[in-house]
Formats: sequence, C-alpha cells, structure tokens
Amino acid sequence: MITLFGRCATSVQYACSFQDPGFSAELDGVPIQVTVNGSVNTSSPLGTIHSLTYTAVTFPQQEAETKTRSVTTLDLNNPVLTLLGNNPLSLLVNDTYGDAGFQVLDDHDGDVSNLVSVSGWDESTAAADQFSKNYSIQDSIGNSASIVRTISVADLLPKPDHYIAGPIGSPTTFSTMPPHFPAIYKR
Ligand SMILES: [Ca+2]
Repeated sequence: MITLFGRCATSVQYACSFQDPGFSAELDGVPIQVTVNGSVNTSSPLGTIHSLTYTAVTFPQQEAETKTRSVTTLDLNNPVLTLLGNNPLSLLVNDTYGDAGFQVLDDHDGDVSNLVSVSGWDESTAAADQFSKNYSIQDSIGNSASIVRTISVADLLPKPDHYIAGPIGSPTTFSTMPPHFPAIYKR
C-alpha cells in the first residue's frame, strides 16, 4: 500500500535541511493517511543513521503496513578556499613579497586555515619571471580544494627594444610599459 519515493537508504549533507523525497499510500485506489515517525538531525556526528518510519492503517480492517527509510549524515562538500590579496600579482625585481594569505571555510570542519598546504614559488624576486604559488586543503573526510596565485616579477627598466624613442630631448613613449613604471621617461 505504501510507496516511498526516492531511495529507502539515502544521505543528507551535514548541517543542511533534509527534504523527505515523499510517499503515498492507497488501497484499491483509495488514498490512505500515512503517519511518519522519526526525525533527521543533520547536526549529528557524521555517519549517524536516522530512521524514518511510515505507517498506514486501513479502516475498517485495521490492517497496518509499515515501511522505513534510513538517512545517513555525511560531509559531501569541498572546503571553500579563498585567496586574499591580488591574484595575479605584479612585482618588480628585488621587491619584498608578503603573502596576503587566504581563508578556508568547511561546512563540517569550520575554519581549517591552519591545514592549508602552500607550495611552489620560493618568494625570491631576484629574477624577472612568472611564478605560481599553490594552496590546497582537505577536510577531515578528504574533500579537497585548491587554488593557484600567479606572480609576475618584472625588470625595473624595460629592455631597449621595448620602447620607441622620440626626438632627442622629448618625452619617450613606451610600447610595453609596465603599470608601475613612470609615465614619462627621458633618455
Ligand atoms: Ca566538507
């Protein structure tokens, strides 16, 4: 008589509301009222199995039918990893780099910034090039997130073939002028 919609054994994300997939009951085409017992506390520890019981009783026969659904609390979501500061970031040769940091929030573990692994560029600005720093995190279940910061280190002066000289004594216009370079450069 009772039909459960969705799976009889299902899961719900930690701290999210559980939506019952639904049910119906009928006998000989006549709908029957169903009573649901049990609840799903999604703030319970991961792996907790909640049981929902669906009971239908027919009248006047007083015959009852019961079905159950189990709902397990899980953590299925990746942490949310956000970089602070500029990305990409532009620097000059011999600039001092200070990492602006990051934020991590996980819907089960909370703030796990202390577990972020940082690798890649050694933060040396001795040479002009493009570098990357890699940030990665896993929550306690193994859901992961990663992000890359790109750092461009430029020479202080552009190379001679990077500018176009004007008449002697006049301002010079650069064809590929870095954003931090003075607007006018005199030879
Ligand atoms: Ca998580």
